[in-house]
Amino acid sequence: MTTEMLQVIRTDGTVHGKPEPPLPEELLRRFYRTMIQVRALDEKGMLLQRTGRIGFYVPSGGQEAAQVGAAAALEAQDWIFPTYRDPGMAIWKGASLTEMIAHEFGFATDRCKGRQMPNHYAFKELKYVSISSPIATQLPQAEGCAMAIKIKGTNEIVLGCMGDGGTSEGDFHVAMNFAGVFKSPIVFYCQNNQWAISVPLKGQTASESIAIKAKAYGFPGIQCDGNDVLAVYKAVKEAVDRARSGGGPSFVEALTYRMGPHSSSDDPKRYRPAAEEEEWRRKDPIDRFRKYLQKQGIWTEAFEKETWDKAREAVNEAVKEVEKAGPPAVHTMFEEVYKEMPAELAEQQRGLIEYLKTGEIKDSGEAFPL
Ligand SMILES: Cc1ncc(C[n+]2csc(CCOP(=O)(O)OP(=O)(O)O)c2C)c(N)n1
Ligand SMILES: [Mg+2]
Repeated sequence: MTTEMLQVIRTDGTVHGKPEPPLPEELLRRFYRTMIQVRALDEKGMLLQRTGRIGFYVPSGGQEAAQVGAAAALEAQDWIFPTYRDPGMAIWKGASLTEMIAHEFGFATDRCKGRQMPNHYAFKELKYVSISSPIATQLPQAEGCAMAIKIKGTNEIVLGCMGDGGTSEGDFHVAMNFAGVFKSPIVFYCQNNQWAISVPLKGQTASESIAIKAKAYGFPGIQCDGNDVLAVYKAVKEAVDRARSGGGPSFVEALTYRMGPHSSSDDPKRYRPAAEEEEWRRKDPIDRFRKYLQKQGIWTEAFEKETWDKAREAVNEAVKEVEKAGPPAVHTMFEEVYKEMPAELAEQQRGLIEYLKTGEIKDSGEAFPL
């Protein structure tokens, strides 16, 4: 158990010794490209919301390293039980931007057909499990999955994600306790961005860190610098290797900061000191990794421009594609609920179709409340 924070890259881009083992340049470039893709998605997501084209958006600016470094430590067969602030994990696993954006719009090509909250992505084939909105409820689910893996004896492991606020929920403690007792192949991963909407970390816990809580459940916990993609990767990779080799659960806390609002419905200026926001803007994980790549001789102006251009183009193309599809037909809301639609539901569906023909239904135009 260590209470010292693991950091590989300092804020000026220099390193504490050599990262072990040395990572291939292509992997480092992929880290950078994916972090920028997440930020480009955020830029567009907030813009779409502010211009009234989507109802709600959850930005994750400042947490790109924490998402990408953790997902990169997993293998394709591993499971992620994510939170709504983990789009970088989906992108790293290979999720299609068009599908992600279709979900933001809740349009016809959205897998959930607009029935899930925005930012609650699900990619079954990637084992990126449908996001649970009530915070920390995904953790007992993740632990159950890890227990099943242990019984079946497969080579998978589980990443159970949460925020700092999630650690105050009973579900967090239930999952941690089961994992310790059953020595399940799970990595609990907390992105401690120091705020749970307007509740600061000190209102959440009196512990010296979140990672230290693992000690009480009988497994290792480590805190890493969540704005340092290499520290996150190293900490999570060690935990993943331990889980896969039968060493049981671990806890990784990534100390980071939510640079933007909690969601498009939030205004952090009403509760967060401007100086704190400024301090963390200077610790931007993308800037830090750029400085590192520069010092390693991997970064060039051309690479920077190409990366941003491609990331923005991919998002813009995806939006165009999604808007072509338009919203799902209203009668589809009755479908895919029962294997065979009950007669009363079929009657309601017919009634709605007839009613819609009168043209009386209006969009209330109200913003999403959360
Ligand atoms: C059980 C439950 N209580 C309250 C909420 C409302 N809520 C949504 S997000 C959130 C804050 C979560 O903070 P944290 O776990 O730190 O994650 P972050 O948003 O910072 O990524 C709250 C209280 C909820 N979704 N579920
Ligand atoms: Mg938080």
